[in-house]
Amino acid sequence: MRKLSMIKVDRKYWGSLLGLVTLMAVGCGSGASTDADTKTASGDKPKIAFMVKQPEEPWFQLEWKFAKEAADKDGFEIVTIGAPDGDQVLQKIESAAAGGAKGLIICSPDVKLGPAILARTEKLGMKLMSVDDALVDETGKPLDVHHLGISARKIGNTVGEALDAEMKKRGWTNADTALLLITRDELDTAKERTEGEAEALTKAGFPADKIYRAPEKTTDVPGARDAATVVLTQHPEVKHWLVAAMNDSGALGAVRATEAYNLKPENVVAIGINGDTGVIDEFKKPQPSGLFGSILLQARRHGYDTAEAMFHWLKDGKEPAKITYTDGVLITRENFKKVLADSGLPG
Ligand code: FCA
Repeated sequence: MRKLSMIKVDRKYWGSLLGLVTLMAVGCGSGASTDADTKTASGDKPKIAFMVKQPEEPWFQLEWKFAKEAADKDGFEIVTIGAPDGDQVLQKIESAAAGGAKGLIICSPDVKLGPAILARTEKLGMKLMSVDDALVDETGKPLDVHHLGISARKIGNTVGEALDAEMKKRGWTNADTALLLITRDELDTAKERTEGEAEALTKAGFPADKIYRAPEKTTDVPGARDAATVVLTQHPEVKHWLVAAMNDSGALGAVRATEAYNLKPENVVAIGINGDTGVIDEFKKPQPSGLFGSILLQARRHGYDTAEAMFHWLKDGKEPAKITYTDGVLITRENFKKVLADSGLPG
């Protein structure tokens, strides 16, 4: 019964996803269920809904995996909910509450739904935390909601510095190099990251007028690929490309676009953010691609710590930290195995 309903929920994402198989395996453990089976899930365990905007993205699967680890350890239940579309969010919160969820951890597909999400959870008597993407009001002002996100500007700076170092190491000059910057300015954490990337590079002497911004319409690999293609078409004169984005999907999409343009991998240096399996798989390929590196974030803190904090909030009334920002470290083909192992992550 449970398996059937999980398949129904996630059917859309089957094709590409090895990660989903892992997810389902984890899902068979005691600490997990999905939105479709909240009503039938067993026992009196406290139930927490963990809703994410892009369930197919490896980053969010990792967050869920770690949240479920916390659930298994502490004896509560995580209900994983994918909400790729803003229209679904409120209805899915209602269903989760009807199924017994008392807390909601959310990375909303539309952060401007903040006031509506807050009002609905209050009405339903649920506690609320946001993860990754902070909720905002109609004017873009952050809401007063407990939040765990990344130090976006600082991480962006780290990407920019690493791009600068690699450019200099390769002997590329400002004259023959440009930055392809995949942007998503509607989302504050994305804008902070990409502006941080541009900021660090210009601080290191890179010309601002050689930064070509490519706004992505969707924050997945195809969305970034399409955005990058526009810029590559406009600038056939560029010999060496630096590439940065808000995350790994952005960087990978841009790299795929450079490949479609027959640019040689040695003429492309792309650095993503997340350090997710998309990047690790790329590093494992025998031939290097243009994907040079990524900033490995702390998925465990985003999944495990938020779930555990919510659990203690519900159970003991212990309020979580109001705002937490996590950081990350650069991984490349050279060091990823060691960094992953040191971080206790599978390589
Ligand atoms: C955002 C991005 C994710 C991840 C997360 C920390 O939600 O979309 O890829 O970087 O922040």
